[in-house]
Amino acid sequence: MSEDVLLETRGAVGLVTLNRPKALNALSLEMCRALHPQLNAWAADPSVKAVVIRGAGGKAFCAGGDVRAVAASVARRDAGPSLSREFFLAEYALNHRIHHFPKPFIALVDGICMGGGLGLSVHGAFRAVTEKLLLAMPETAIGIFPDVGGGWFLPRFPGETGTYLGLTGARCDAADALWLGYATHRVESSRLEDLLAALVATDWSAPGRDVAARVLQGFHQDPGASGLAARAEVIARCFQGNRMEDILAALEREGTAWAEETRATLLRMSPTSLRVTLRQLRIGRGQDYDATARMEYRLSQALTARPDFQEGIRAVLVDKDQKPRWNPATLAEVTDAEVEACFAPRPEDELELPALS
Ligand code: QUE
Repeated sequence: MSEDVLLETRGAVGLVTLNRPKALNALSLEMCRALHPQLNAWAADPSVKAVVIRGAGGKAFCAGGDVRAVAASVARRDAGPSLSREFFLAEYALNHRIHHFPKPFIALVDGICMGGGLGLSVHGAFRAVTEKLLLAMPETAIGIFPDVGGGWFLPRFPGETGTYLGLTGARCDAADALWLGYATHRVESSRLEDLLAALVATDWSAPGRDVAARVLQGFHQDPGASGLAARAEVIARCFQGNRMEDILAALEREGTAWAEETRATLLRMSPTSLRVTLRQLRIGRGQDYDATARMEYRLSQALTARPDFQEGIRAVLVDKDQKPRWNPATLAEVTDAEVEACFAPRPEDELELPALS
């Protein structure tokens, strides 16, 4: 049906290739719906010992969810079930399937990986990243929030680095990703085909986790020092606050070029997104993954219905003028009630997650 995701088995390995290279392999509803049943089948098939997921085209693993299609559908007020609802339900169900996957799930992350790309990788057991990695959660730039479990995995990164990454959309390289704990291995891009061949050729009679770890370790190369690690202390100092105003004031007090640039970056993001995201990350700190996914589904429906989502998509992905006109335009104009409303239960429209082993 869909050529946008290629599904095959090679020996004991189930292989997923995201195959929309012109859209940087952005994840569509159709791709979620093609992939999910295949993952169920591989989870149940004793001849499949591991799943590998990668992106086609050499530039991107996955640039995110197909937010452009979601925004267009909201703008057209399409009749029938909304694409925002269908897409986020399917994406969270898929992330949940991966989070609870009973076999080694190995992402080969070569190039751009943002938003939905983390959803397809961070929930599995292993992530091999390359020298081409560009990792980010940039959603506050398009009027939404770090979804696909950002409320769960960002607070579990060291110190306040997850808060920093989720609010600013800052990019990470391979060394940063390994230090964060996102990456489990760092492999030369040119050796990924050999790594895949080794996973296919290996003897899977020992426990799968140990087999996968041993094969990956054979391709691992140290990426050197992380720039993010070097800034961890100042990030912890500036991003510990529970209010955006406190974070901006801490950056101002810091007085360095980095702090000024970071403050300027935050002031370009959707004020509503920033306030919602900070609250999401603080709640997620003390919550398990499934509860966080239910919270995020509510946020996805609330924020995709707000004007900043249309405006963010216009400014970043359609007109590409990078000059969004946010509404409300400033942090001070976003009321606590507006933020709170985004977290409210929606009795007719909640995320239902099946119990998975
Ligand atoms: C924030 C995002 C996304 C983004 C840019 C942001 C996102 C996403 C894409 C994207 C990029 C290139 C494409 C495409 C989508 O960009 O989620 O189809 O060709 O998918 O600042 O969250």
